[in-house]
Amino acid sequence: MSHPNSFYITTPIYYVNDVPHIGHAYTTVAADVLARYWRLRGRDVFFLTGLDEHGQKVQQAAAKAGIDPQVHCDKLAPQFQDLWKRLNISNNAFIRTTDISHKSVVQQYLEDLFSKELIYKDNYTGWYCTFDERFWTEKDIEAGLCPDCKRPVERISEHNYFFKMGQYQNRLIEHIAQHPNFIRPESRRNEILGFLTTQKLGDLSISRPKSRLSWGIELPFDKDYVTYVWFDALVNYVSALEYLRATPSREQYWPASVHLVGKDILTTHAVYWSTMLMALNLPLPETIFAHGWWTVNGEKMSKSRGNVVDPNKMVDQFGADAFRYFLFREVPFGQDGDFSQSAMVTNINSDLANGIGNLLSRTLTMIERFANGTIPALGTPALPELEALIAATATTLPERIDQGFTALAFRENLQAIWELIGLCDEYIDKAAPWQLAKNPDNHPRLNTVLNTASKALRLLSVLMYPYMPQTAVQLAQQLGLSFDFSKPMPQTVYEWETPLAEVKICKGAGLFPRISIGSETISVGLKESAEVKEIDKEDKPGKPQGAKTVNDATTPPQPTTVTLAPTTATPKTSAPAAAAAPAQITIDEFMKIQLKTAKVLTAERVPKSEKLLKLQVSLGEGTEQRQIVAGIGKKYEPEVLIGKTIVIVANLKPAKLMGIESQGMVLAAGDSEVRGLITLLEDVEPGTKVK
Ligand code: ME8
Repeated sequence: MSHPNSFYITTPIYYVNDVPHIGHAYTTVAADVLARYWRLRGRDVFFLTGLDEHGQKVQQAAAKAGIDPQVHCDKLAPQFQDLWKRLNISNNAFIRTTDISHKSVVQQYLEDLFSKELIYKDNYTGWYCTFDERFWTEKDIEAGLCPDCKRPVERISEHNYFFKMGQYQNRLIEHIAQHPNFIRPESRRNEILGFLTTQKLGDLSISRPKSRLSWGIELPFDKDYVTYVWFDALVNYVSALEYLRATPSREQYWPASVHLVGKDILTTHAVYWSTMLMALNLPLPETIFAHGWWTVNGEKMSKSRGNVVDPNKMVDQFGADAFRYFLFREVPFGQDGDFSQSAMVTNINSDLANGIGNLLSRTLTMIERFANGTIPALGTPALPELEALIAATATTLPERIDQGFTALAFRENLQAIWELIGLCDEYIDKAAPWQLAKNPDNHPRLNTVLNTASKALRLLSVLMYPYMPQTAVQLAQQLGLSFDFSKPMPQTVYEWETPLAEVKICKGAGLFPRISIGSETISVGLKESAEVKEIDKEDKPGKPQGAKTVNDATTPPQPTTVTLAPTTATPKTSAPAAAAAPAQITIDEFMKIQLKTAKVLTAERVPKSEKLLKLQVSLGEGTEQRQIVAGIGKKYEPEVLIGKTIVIVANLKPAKLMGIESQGMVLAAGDSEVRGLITLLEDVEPGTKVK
């Protein structure tokens, strides 16, 4: 039995047949949220993720790239590891099934089962698709064709080794029946039970002849065969404990607390892995949780559809924490979800920028203004009823969150946390500290408001940490608290009654930029502090009680406007008036504009024009070159532009300017006068999409 205080969490090990996508990020971030939560609560966590490097898919991907499979794996592995770093994944170990030690554990287990006669050799006859290199059963095939690629299948017979899986059927049914938490969510448990109680469980072919597939772990008892990739892969959950820690730690961590998997691979875990463990005399994991599937704008995600969501781009655009938040706020864990960029922008603006970001910023601004930058001690009640409600909510919140994490209720936990944020906003709006500040008699009440909001933020930072670790750290720092999130958090931090006073705050940048996309402006403006405006307005008549004043449609931030350089075929519509509120467009409309990076190859002045420069730009090696006429000649000498990477609108209808064709438009900041060209901090290849 594992140690009662330990928590062993795993993700599937992903195939290295392609780069990671949002689905891989989803499971891995989910595991990270749990790992961070239980570490903070003092449990001894072991968090494992890694890569499944053998088998047909990987062999095919390597063959397609024309390289050796191991070289292919070594090339792709860093793409996963780098992404996990960018997403702040705190895994304790990273397993690759081509690790020598893993291979040797797999071979030991095979040897063990073979010697106990739990593995036997037999003839297998089935319908084989040469193109897909796989067998199908009679009921799979459709009119003699492969159900996958629609090519004719052949009836072939071959020898293989089989694991006596079928003999464990009743034991497995019993185990599932007696352990309600073994397969979750419940609907998935019922699916597996339904299948096990109505169909006969066959034996499992655990080998592949090398003549068909050579990329795998050789069977220790027959060198003409390699191990079936699933037998090899599932063993990772135990083999990692043998060699990826300084001292082997099977006793400490096995059985795993939670195997997180997508619903696509529940059967292999619930049935293959469970019966393998029974045969190996090892205890079964406590929970196998199968989460749902992400689609993109309502469609299945696939390379051929070109809609695969790249988590790296999400981090570039929105930051790791906002992306992590979105994954769990949007969809209940266990159900399918649909990804869309517009939903993400809405989420970030409403919950992060206007929610937690605004609460922190307005609280700190008031502490700076009304309390000399130091959190004051509790004074006299300002709004006793709301204060009691906040206290009651905050007192029970840690326990609710604890239960939520035990149940893997990621979304419900976020909702519970955001209830407290909502209450605090309402409290500040109603207490109107900027009015209390005007009369010294009201200062004890003012202090209570500032103190209560600060205490709520203290609790919010530790509760939010598993989901948004960077944000939590920043929040605590700005509140002036020296939390060490790398260690278990003292229980007192979770307790509402723990006093907080005389702490010097350290207000910094806003936590989340509000993202707004207007028809003619693309602006990413930092949120402003609510009370800067509220204090200035004070109790101006007409302001509705409790209304949110920040960054809603009526008080948009005023970031620098990014305009399309006024050079183009349609100058009338492309020079926006900065002051006029631009009409809103949908993300889909915005997406019609194709922005790309381009390298300036040559630049020269257009004769008789002060303003116009004629540029030849490249959109990538071996691809097209374009001529663009841009109105940036007052600002730039042509020579300085050569070699620079700029951003252009690539799908603009060509137009003639002073008789010269312009095939696109250059992006620059400024209104009627160009003030700066849009360039890139990094050395990005020309032709890269800009979003
Ligand atoms: O199956 N939505 O690897 P894999 C949500 N190597 N999650 C998704 C997803 C989507 N659209 N697409 C993928 C394998 N996932 C085996 C596992 S384990 C011993 C061996 C996630 O690269 C989800 O966790 O195909 C799914 O189970 C996993 O990626 C499959 O990754």
